[in-house]
Formats: sequence, C-alpha cells, structure tokens
Amino acid sequence: MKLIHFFVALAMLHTATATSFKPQNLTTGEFFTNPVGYSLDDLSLSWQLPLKKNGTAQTSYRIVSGKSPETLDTNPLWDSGKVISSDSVKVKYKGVPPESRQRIYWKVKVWDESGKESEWSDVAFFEAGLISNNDWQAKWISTTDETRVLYSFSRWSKKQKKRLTYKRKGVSPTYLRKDFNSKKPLYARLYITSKGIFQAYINGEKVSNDYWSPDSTEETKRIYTNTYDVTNLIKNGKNTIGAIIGDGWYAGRVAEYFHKSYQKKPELLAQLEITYKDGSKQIIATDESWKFAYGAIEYADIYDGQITDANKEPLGWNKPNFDASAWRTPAVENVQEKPLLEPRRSQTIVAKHIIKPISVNEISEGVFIFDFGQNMAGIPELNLDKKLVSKGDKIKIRYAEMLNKDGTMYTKNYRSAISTDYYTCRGGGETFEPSFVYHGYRYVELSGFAKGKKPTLDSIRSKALYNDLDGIGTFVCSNKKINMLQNNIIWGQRSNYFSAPTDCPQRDERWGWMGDAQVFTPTAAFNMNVNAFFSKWLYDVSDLQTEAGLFPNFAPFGPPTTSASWGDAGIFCPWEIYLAYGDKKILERNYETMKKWLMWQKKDSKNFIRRNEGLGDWLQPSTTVGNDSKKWKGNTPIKLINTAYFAKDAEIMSKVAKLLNKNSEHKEFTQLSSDIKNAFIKEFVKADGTVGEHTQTGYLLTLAFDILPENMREKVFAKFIEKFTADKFTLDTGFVGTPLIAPTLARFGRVDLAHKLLQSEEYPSWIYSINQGATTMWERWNSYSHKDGFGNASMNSFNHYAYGAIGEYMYRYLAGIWHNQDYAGYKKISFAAKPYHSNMTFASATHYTPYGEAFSAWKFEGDKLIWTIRIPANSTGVVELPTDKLEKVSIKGMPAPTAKKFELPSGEYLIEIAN
Ligand code: RAM
Repeated sequence: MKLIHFFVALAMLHTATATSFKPQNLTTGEFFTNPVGYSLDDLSLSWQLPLKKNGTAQTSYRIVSGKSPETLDTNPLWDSGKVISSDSVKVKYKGVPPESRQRIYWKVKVWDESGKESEWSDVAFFEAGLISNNDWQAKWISTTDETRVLYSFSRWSKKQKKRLTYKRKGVSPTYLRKDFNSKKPLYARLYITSKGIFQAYINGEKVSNDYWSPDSTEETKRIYTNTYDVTNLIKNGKNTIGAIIGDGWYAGRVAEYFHKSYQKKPELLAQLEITYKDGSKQIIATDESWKFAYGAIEYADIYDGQITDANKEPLGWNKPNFDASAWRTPAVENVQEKPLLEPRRSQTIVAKHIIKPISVNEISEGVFIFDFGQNMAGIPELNLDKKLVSKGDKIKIRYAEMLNKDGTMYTKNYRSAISTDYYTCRGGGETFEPSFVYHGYRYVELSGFAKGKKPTLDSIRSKALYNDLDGIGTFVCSNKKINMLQNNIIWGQRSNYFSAPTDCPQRDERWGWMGDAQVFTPTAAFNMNVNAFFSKWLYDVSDLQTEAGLFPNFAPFGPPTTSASWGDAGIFCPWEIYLAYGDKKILERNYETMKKWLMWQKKDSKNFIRRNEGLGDWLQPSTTVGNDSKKWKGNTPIKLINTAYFAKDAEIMSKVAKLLNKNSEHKEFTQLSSDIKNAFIKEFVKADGTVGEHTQTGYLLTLAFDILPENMREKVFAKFIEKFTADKFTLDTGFVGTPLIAPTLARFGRVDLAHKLLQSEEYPSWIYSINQGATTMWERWNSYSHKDGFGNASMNSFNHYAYGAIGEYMYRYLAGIWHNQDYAGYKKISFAAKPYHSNMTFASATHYTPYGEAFSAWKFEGDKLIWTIRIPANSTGVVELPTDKLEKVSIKGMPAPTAKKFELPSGEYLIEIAN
C-alpha cells in the first residue's frame, strides 16, 4: 500500500519541477498555522521547501513581517535581510514581539542549493491573545449558592458487607448571560477562561467546537485562556453572550483527592472585545451586570457522569429577548496577580473522530448494548427521534470497555467511577451529548425507553475527544497483528492525550502519570505533533516541583515523588521533544527545573548510588500476581533502577548544557555522569557481566542507558541473552524495562530475537492481548484472557498506553525512520531499517517531519530486498544498510555505495539489495 504511494509521489515529483518554487507550510512556534491567541513565548518561524529535485536545500532566507499583508514590502516591522543559513525550522523571530491583541503578518523567500532565489511564500500570521493579567478588565463571576447535595447513590461495600449510600455535593453547572447592543463589527474577539470548564455562546451559537476548555493546570499558579474570532457571530442590534461552567478538573471528585474539598465553585472570566470600522471599540466583560441561573445540566462530574433534564432548560437563555428577570446577580471577584492568566499553549480538545456502532444487542428487556468496535475516550451523541422517546423519558447511559461472559457490561475496573449519565427527554426530535463529562469505553448501554421502544444503530454515535493533535506518523507491515498493534498504540494515545498525558480515561484516576508519559514520549512524538502539548504539560510538571527539586508523580495535581522513571519525565520529556522537533526553547524553559531534579538526586545519593525507594519496574509480569502492590514493583533492585536513571539524567543534562552554551555546567554534568556510571558498575556489575539480581530490566537499563564502557558491553549483553533464553524469550519486564527490550536487542545485533518477541503470541506479549480482543493498549498483559477472564479489577485498565512504547522499535528499526541524536528535529534523518525475512515481507513508515514528509518502505521480492526512502527538502538522510555485502547494493541513478553507512541529500531513492 505504502509502496504504491511512493511511486505516485515519484511521478508527482517530476511534474512538480515545472511549477513555481516558493516556501510553503509556514508555521509559528510549535508548528501552529496562523495561530490566534496561543502562547507566543516560543516566537519562532518555520517553513518547508518543496522537493523540486533530489538535493533541494536552502542556502539563505529572508523574512519580512508587517502590520498588514499589503505593507509587508513597503513598511515592514522587521526585515531579516538575506541571511546565509540553511535554517528553516524554528528560526527566531527577531522583530518586536506582538503586544496583546496584535496580529503580525509575515512571509519568507529562500535561495536554493544553486543560489537560485525563490518567489515569496504566501502570507502567514500570528496573533497574540491577552498576555498579561492587567489586560483583563473582566471579573471572575460565579453562583452565589453554597454547596448542596446533588446526587446520592448506593453501592455495595465489600468491607462493610452492605449497601452504603454516598452523597455527592457541589453546585450544578452554572448558566451565565448578558444582553448587549452592537453594530456590525469590523472584527471581534472573545477572550475567555474559567475555573472549571466552560462552553460559550453568542446569540445561541456555540463560539467553537471545543470541549473541556481550559486545559487542566495547577490552577493556583496559572490558568490558560482561549481566544475566539467571533466577528461573524455579532449582529447589528440586540445580542446575547452566555456561558455554562462546570467542575472539570477544578471541583468535584477529582479535586477532592487533591484539594481535600470539592466545594469549590466554577467561575467564569470573559471579555468580548468588539472593534468597529471607525476604530472605536466596545468591551463586554463579565461583572456584576451579568445574571446567573441553572438549566438542564443538573450534575456533571468527571468520574460519576452527567445528569441532564432537558425540560429544565430555560429555552432561549443564550439569545436576545429572553426573560431573565428571575436570574440572579453573580458573586464577583477581581482578577488578581495570581494565578497567571496566559494564552493557551496547546491545541484545544475537540471531537477528532466520529465512530458509528457496529452492532446493538438487547441484552435484557429494554436494555440495549451498542458496540463501537473500538475502545476510546469521549462522549456519545444520542439521536432521539419522536418515534423513540416522549417527554419525560429518562434514558440511562452506561459505559464499559469490555463485556462480561453473559454479555452484560463489565464496569468493575472503573472502580469508584460511576460513569453513568442520565438524560430526561424533552419530547423527541432531539439530540443530546453529555458534554461536561467524558468516559473511556467501547460499549454504551442505553435503557429507560418506554416498553417496546427500541433504539437502532442510528440512535447513537460516538465522539472521540482529545487535544486537536495532527497525526504525523503511519506504520504498516505485512503482519496483520502488528498492524492491529499499531492501531492500538494510536488509540491508546488518542484516548489519553486529554489535556495532559493521562494514564487511562475510564476509572477514578485519569491523571498525567509521569512514568507512563516518559516511556511513551518518543512513540507519541512520532505519531502526532505533540510539541505544544508537551510544552503545556511540562509547565504542569514544573509548577509542582518542590523547593528541594522533587518532581510530582503525576501532573497536574500530583504529590512529589522520589521514584526514578516517574520523576525523570521532567528530564526525558523535554529532551525527547527537542530531538523530535528541534525545539530548543523547551530545553531553555525547563533547564532550571531539570537541573534541580538532577541535583536533588545527587544530594539524595550515597557515593552516587540512589536510595532503594520508588515504583520500581512497575507491573513486572512474574511478580505482579495477587494483591500485594509491593510485589507489583518487580524484582529488579529499585536502587539499581534509580541509579541508572540518575546516570542517564546526568548524561542528558551534559548535552543540554552544551547546547545552551552553559560550559561549566556541561563539564560538571559530564563528570557527574561518568562518576555515577563508575559507581553503578562497581555496585551492580560483576566481572562475569552479571548485573544486579540477574533480571531482564537490570541488563536493559545498563545497556540502553550506555552505562558501560565499550569493552564491557558484549559480556553484559551475553548475560542478558542468557537470562532471556532461560526465560524462553518472553519478556519479564514492567513499565521501566519493557520499552527498552526490543530496541536493545536490535541495537546489539539480535534483531532476530526482537522480531521474534514482537511477533510472539505467548503470554506475556503484545500480540497476546490482541488475540484476547484488545483494541487499545492494556495496563496488564493479561487484563483479560479468553481462558481466565478478567484480571484484578483494582488495577485493570483496558486503555493504558505505556506498553505502546514498542512503537519506537517498530518505526525506528522495523520500518527504519528515526531522528538523529546529533541533528535534532530531523535536520538529518536516520534510515536504518532492519528487514527480517523469516515471515515478514514488507514494512513501511511515514513521518511528517518539520521539513516535510519522510518515508521508508522495504519489501522482499523473492530474495531481493527493495528499499525506498524519501528525504524531504533541506534535510539529509543518514542511511545505514542492513548488509555488509556492499557489492550486492545498488541505488537507482546513483553510484554504488562505498560504505555501509552514508549520507544522501534530500530526494527519493530506490535501493536494491540482491541476495
Ligand atoms: C497506577 C497507574 C499508572 C502508574 C501508577 C504507578 O495508578 O497504573 O499507570 O504510573 O499506578
């Protein structure tokens, strides 16, 4: 499939030469196209060159910016002049940065490898939101009501052996509104945020398709604000602005864990700025002139679900001519210096995919279970036509990732998350979605219809919600089960990149666990453009760092951790994002917090050996049996894991310090890294190559983190192979070791074993869970099996992306594309496919790099291997052949290679390797 795609691309290339030559795909900061109201603290510009012929590259560029597209040439704000440089990714904008509300236009031209000047690009722009708290004349507004009991339910208590009644307190989502008059504007912007989450309307229209805004943060420190272009929503004459605010992450049960109270009330802050043709301006800001009341949404909690009675909706409340005389004046509070109100950093959460059910089954009278065929995170949309429901029908909506043997919903693994929505109908002919909650599910159960009424497949569809991240990576190979694994990795990411990289989307957790995020980042950054998503999340992480330097276990909200792998996300994630996107700014921003964590570890160690405390190799299969969570930490000594990470942290920090020209710290960290490595060897590595307690993860950390000098590696690898052989080539690694096993085997020359492991169908393995029906990554290899049923429900998520970290191996070694450590952001691309003939006939991957699309695809034709690669313009390929027999290698239209590893300029190449 991908190969066909390659030949089409090749044909297109030849025709492309005739068309004009100009830079394209202009973006700002973390690759935003014409951003409005996003953070511009990474004020850098990127563009791409069309690949007109092999070898297309940039030698110089010129950028101009201006206040309007028309004045770019005549009256520029900034003109870089002709700069001799091949930089086309994240080039610093050196003009005066925009003030709040200001829009700046820009364009770029380049000179190619032969000195030929291009045309100017099309014009792009970036527009600032409200940058400072002083820009806000709006005030926080909220309900004046105190907490009340909203919802009680009963649940079986195992401990007390009886049903207990629980009461949920809080306030109902608050509806807020204001009428105003206006003329038709020249342009209008709505600057808006909330404590809790909001949905805003102007004249009855939603201002956007966003869900769950603003993003979760450590809200005592910073709250992100959204900017919407609402020019087209403002009418000449009477207008109305309204918003509904709900708990989100700010109040309710999720907040209860961390703030010891869920009695906080959501608050709204909105500032509508309307500019007229004559330059005059009107501002409608939240204040005491707004009014509040309640409506259809009576209760909404992230874990419990949403209760909605459509009959309680004050119809027309968000439009003009509504009688709001019974609405009340809200509580009002001025904007203070803290928390910081900052333009949002990451893409908003949207309904990225609409999924239709594949079947419906009436499991018992009036109870219908819909199967969407795919586990996901999101919300359903119910289509309730008049024939199906009547006024007052109360539809109950339940969610499950799996079904019990008898076909009923398996919800035990949601733990205390009730995850049930109720909807009382208005009278039919209505659609409904519970938009103030989200759930993790494959199955939806509907009940509560009048006797004999049966919903059909058209009565429901599902909206998969996550941050609006562009898919930039694909992978496909000749093994269908591995392709299913790729599907599961992608859906694991789609289900969990929800404001923060959460561990799971369904149970009473959904937190940004650092260890999970850390191991999955390289894979995630290949699959989707997560540059901005991580810029945002790393603020959540650093906002929670303690004075002493401890990072949190999860962010936002999480308590401090001393655990390796979890805490180390604070160093690994910025580094991986830098490697994947060439984002130096993320290193600059996080440098001090990264250093603080490193220094804390130094202080906490004895002769460079860290303490025996932490989460260990979480959920190692052979030790994770029964309920003793101590054993879930595996049997690799925790101090070994901690010390290996400490060494790797120091090594990364020495590279970061060098990149940022911090020379004395570069030296200091280089020394530190070598001291830790020496101490590690002394403490954990025996003369015969045995590491620690002879566990797989002990070896993997030692090898993957480059702890050994060259001359010791072979011996230690041999010991690992001894252990792996004794374990019958199955993995016995948890969250820490699993991501390292296949890449380490491939790196040290045993790609045969890596492939064998990847294709293994025995427990524990990736394909094993696929054979048990997985459509996403599971928390445990045996979260469910046909033979033994469900695993321990207390920790049994069917949507936990950590083991999806195997993606890195698939893209990097199987298909053969990866970034190059020394030329971050794919300025140089490593092509090092390791084709393995036994039972795989092709593999291919595409990756949309900052320079444009790269791909690598190989296939066996008989015994001949045909490998095609694409290197985008202004990038270079570093190709490593999968054979030493150079005489068997030819590259179409090129001289034969003289070395196993060589560089190729941008372009498309066909490499043939005869047997
Ligand atoms: C659980 C989750 C999460 C893991 C922590 C240690 O809550 O499984 O993924 O990181 O434990």
